[in-house]
Amino acid sequence: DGGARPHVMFIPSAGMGHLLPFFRVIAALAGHDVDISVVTVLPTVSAAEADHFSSLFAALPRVRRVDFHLLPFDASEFPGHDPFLLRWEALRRSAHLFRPLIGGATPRVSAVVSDVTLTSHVIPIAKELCVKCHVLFVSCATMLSLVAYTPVHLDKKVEQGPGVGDVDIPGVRRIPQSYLPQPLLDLNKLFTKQFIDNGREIINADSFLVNTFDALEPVALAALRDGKVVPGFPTVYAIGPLRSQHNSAEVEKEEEATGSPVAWLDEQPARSVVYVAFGNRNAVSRDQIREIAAGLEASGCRFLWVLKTTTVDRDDSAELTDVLGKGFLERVQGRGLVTKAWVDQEALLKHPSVGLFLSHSGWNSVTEAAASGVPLLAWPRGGDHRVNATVVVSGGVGVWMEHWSWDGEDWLVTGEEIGKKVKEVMSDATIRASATRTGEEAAKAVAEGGTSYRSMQQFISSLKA
Ligand code: BUP
Repeated sequence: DGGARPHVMFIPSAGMGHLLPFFRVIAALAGHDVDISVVTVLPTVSAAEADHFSSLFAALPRVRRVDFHLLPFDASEFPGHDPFLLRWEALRRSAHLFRPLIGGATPRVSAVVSDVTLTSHVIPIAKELCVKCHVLFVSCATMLSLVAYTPVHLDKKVEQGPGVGDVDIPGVRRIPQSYLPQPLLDLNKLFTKQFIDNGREIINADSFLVNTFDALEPVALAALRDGKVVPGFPTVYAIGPLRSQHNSAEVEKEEEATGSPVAWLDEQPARSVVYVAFGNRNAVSRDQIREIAAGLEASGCRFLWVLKTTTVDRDDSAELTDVLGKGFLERVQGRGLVTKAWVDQEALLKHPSVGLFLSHSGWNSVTEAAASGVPLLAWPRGGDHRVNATVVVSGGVGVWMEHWSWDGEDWLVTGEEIGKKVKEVMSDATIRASATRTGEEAAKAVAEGGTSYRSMQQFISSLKA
């Protein structure tokens, strides 16, 4: 096949935190001499995913959409599970159908880029078909080291607790059990099974693309690359922070016209606004919402708050006034903007008026904060968030409120505490200077000749080899 035009088939998973980095890599690759197909599962779980698939195919007409039809899946087997996790499981149970999809495509597929949630199924299929299998890992390199090392850790584990326990990742760091994705405290959980199966298989991938950069996670990247985490680990390309390739002038014009958050930010003084958002699939309880509202009001700061009351956007029909309490919006009028709409977070974080990001520390949010040099106040929720928060601290992106927890546990973070901390971090010159430095490192990494730029070039060359 040497010299033939490569055909890369992308197999993303579900949730905007998984789709956006895929779309960013696809857009970056589309400018090169590569055929691209994207496996698309319709209907998507959320409206945001459907909108973004449409925009991708409209913006890049040469990228092929490959429809994938899931087999019937009985979700009642897993009561109370998040619909996104259920979609991952549905995809896994239909995964044998990837074989004809990959094997039968024309032109012949030369490489697959899979989401990590599907690797235990996709890697063996790709091997069998003699197709390269790369993994686009949508969390941090530290998390990748945890995924890779956890099966080894479990095989070695002497004391048999109910869950994974503290994980001491060689060459990286010790991850206490309390930082782990919480389902890992129970070895019988669906998530845990997926996590361990995928972790055992990833050593067989051809390479990893990770949305991070060398200066942000030097220790974890070195340990993975030197085989300290797992001997013989595949090549790791740190290609972040990933960015959208859209025409920002066009977006701005559109947004200005509709009196959007961007237009509002334009009216605010430099570095004066706290941007508040907890990702695309984290419903915040009504009680905690009231405390956040009280905290933002008490902080005296300006704020822009993207509010989600449900896990899936399609279900969110709550009225802002009901959720926030009578009089709140009137009291903060002019200095606070609350929206339930999808915003272009990446663009908002780059706006000069934004001075702080109060975030759940989802990995995409962390990289977007790092790229914009805006300090992040991490209030991790579940999943990989606490592991990400360790990188927020070690990478100089911001601070982590380690004792702040979320609903489901039996207490709320009070408005008083939120207000105090927001005010304090907003006026902390040391934290701001550190975030600015990280922003400069991020810019250097993706600029021509930078570490992430070169990694991306190497990956593209490997596709053509
Ligand atoms: Br909400 C929202 N606009 O309105 P994370 C999110 N985003 O651009 P995740 C918007 O979605 P978990 C909105 O910029 C980021 O790229 C945001 O990914 C974008 O968290 C992405 O930050 C969200 O990794 O939650 O995946 O939503 O980590 O719990 O899966």
